[in-house]
Amino acid sequence: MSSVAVVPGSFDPITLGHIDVIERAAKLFDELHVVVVHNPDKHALIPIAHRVALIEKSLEERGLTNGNIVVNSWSVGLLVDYCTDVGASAIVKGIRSQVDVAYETPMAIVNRNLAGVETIFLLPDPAHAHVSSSLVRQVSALGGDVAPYVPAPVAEFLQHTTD
Ligand code: COD
Repeated sequence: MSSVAVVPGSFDPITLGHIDVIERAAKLFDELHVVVVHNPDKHALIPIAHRVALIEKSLEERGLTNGNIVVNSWSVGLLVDYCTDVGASAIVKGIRSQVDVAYETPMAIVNRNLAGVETIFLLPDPAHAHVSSSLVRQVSALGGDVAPYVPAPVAEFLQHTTD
């Protein structure tokens, strides 16, 4: 039986921190779904379909598209419903700090209770541990250089949106 996992996120936009987690998770599972999920707690900058396209371009740029990674979006119900649909037994999340642990722990327990889906936490590469999508959005909005924090297609996209 093949192992399937889901890496969910707002990815608004995808950052090098996300890419690091995706790249390492893809080595642990036969199939990895990177899924853009609408987070009602956050005001989004980039439309979901465009976030999906930026993830695809960013993975392609890194030579990660010919393997076991599927990019998708999900906005019609529980994340575990998506997991059940694709036969995923695990959700993979990146943990940067105690704040992430506090935010993610209740969701992990509820997702296990709802559908028996386990959550696996990966520690970040220290080089990207300080990076977040909100930081990228802020630097970009104020005219700063986001190239150190995001894949090239995202830097290019943000450059055009702030021109
Ligand atoms: N290094 C490592 N990991 C990172 C980094 C970094 N630099 N930056 C972000 N991450 C991790 C985050 O900790 C998170 O695990 C993941 O990457 C995605 O981050 P974001 O910011 O893109 O996405 P979030 O935090 O807004 O997550 C939104 C979700 C919608 C995925 C989340 O809220 C969720 O799982 N919702 C489930 C909805 C549901 O079914 N609810 C009911 C049961 S709980």
